[in-house]
Amino acid sequence: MKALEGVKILDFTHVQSGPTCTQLLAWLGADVIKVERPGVGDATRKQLVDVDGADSLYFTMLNHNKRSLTLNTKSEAGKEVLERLIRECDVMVENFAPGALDRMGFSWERIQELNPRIIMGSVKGFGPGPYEECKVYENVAQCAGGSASTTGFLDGPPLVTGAQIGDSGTGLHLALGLLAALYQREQSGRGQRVLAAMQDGVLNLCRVKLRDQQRLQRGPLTEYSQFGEGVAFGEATPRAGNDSGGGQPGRILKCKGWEDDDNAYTYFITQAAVWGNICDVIGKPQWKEDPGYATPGARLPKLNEIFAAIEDWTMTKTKFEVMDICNPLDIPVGPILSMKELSEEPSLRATGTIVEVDHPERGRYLTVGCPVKLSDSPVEVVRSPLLGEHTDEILASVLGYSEPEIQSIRESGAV
Ligand code: CAO
Repeated sequence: MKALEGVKILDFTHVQSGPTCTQLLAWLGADVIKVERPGVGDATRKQLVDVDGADSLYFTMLNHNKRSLTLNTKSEAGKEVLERLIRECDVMVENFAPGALDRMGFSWERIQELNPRIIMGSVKGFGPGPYEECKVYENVAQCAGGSASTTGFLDGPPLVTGAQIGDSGTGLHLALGLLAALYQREQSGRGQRVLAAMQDGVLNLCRVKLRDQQRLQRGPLTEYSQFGEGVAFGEATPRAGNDSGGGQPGRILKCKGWEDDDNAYTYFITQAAVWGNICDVIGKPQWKEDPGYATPGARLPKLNEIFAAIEDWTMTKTKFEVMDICNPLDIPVGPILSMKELSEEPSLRATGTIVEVDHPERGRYLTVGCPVKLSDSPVEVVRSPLLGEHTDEILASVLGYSEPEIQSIRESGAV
């Protein structure tokens, strides 16, 4: 048995944000029925194609464990099928451009009329307000949600991050809202609407930067490198390079081999509680008692000097040797791992965080498995569906259409 066994999800999502959400719900055991335009499908099927004629990794890696139904929801016969799906499903998820569902004839009011118990989840770029009508993609959300203005180095432009916090991050937020709504429905008997705006999701993930915005009004942010460098603060939370976001100063430092390997670096945190261990490891035992270095406050204006000394040491070790030496001493460090290293890491394969999946069109490929592990609801990652692979099966087994009825729907061109 799976955690969400018996929950039927009408998946109207495309690209990344919505599919992230429904893939997670599928991994938790829900029956996810992905509705796609006949002959076209989710646009990502044919984006960044690496194997001719096969669904792209962009699509396959976001749509595991789902079933695909093709349906033209703008045709009369298609609308009829959609109505039956809405009546049948527990949750409907969409991330169309604002207003697209209304234009299709399926307003929230109409959906509730068809099924008062249905929960409808939406991803939009912005919540209600001046930008609610905008179409939004990942990097726009990172910029509008406060991530870009606080990422990068002080003397450089704003930067977007590699982590897809706008799309996948918002998908995760939405999944949480949908599960809460399912739980509330147990008591209320009613569905509800769940909105996850990408700007809100990114801002939620950037909350420590809003924390710093308010601290800035009371004085300089002493744990930021620019404080020790004597660079004045402006009015807004600045970009802080690789400074750690918490109260314990940290930086990315070069390790042995950095000249030839772009990822021969480690993150190193000067955790106050293990300052003595750090001093011993880097060969500066005198800093343990020296009042100029012994306390976190005394160290703040000297972070450049301190990290330069630590880096003199890390450059004599590989990033893995740094980890092996520092971990037993409780000094928090982390190697900068490349995607190549992660994809080859045996422990991630063993836990199912990285899995190999077989696909009829493209053969074997790697993907990221479910990042949360439930002891009573294990996840088996199943390949993404081909376009319309389950159309007949869903029309018959979920909606109860007979063979001749399915034939007539086919002839109408609706599927
Ligand atoms: N049958 C018939 N029509 C269908 C259909 C189906 N099965 N599925 C979709 N369509 C139609 C929609 O109804 C819409 O028609 P109208 O424009 O006439 O209303 C049309 O296809 C296009 O949908 P869209 O506007 O959502 O798609 P787009 O490619 O123009 O925009 C995106 C994509 C992502 C910018 C937009 O959907 C959006 O802003 N979504 C919300 C925010 C979001 O999720 N962004 C992240 C995406 S991942 O980076």
